[in-house]
Amino acid sequence: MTVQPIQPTLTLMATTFNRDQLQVQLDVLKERKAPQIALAGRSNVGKSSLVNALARRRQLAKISATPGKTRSINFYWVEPDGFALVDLPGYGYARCSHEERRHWAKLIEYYLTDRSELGALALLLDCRIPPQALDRDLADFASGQGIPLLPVLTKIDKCSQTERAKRQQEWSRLLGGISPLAVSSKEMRGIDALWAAIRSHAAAD
Ligand SMILES: Nc1nc2c(ncn2[C@@H]2O[C@H](COP(=O)(O)OP(=O)(O)O)[C@@H](O)[C@H]2O)c(=O)[nH]1
Ligand SMILES: [Mg+2]
Repeated sequence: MTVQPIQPTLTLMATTFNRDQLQVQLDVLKERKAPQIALAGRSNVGKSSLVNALARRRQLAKISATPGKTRSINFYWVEPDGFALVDLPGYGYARCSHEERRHWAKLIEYYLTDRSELGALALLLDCRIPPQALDRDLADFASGQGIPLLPVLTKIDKCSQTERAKRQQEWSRLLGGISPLAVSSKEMRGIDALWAAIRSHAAAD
């Protein structure tokens, strides 16, 4: 007999655009004593697609034809575990104003600072792109805050085995030996393994 992995359900709790709205949700979660797992990555890394893949729902998170267009911090409630998945805005989108980039960078930084209820930061990394400074900066910042990292290579259907192994090695070296999980939202590969990792980080908190 094989044991089927549980499929958790994701419900959108709130969409927030600024520090005040963010703080309201953080207070709600604090009240519930609920841990959080954050998702972050460069704009277009496949974050919305991954939220949908995790939820096994095609349209929970909007997949952008125009990357970087609508940005927000989205809170999803995970049952039966009882924790929040926090979808941070994509960063590094060149075609938006300096001011706007600064606003979101500041908000991400605020969210990641002194966030003891954060069980892990899932850092999404495109399988086709060699390690970039922005991703490393975020990883360093999170590590400096004592936040466990859960690196995730996305879009592995677009990479050869060789390229994927190379990326995993590069990231593992940069992240002090943590090798990224590999996923494809398009082909639903690695999604159960990612759920298992997310849930164990949430539970360990
Ligand atoms: N081939 C492939 N394409 C993907 C995958 N995940 C996302 N994409 C595509 O990458 C683009 C950006 O995806 P999206 O989820 O909106 O990225 P976000 O900006 O990080 O939220 C879209 O065209 C998606 O269809 C994947 O696993 N495989
Ligand atoms: Mg998106």
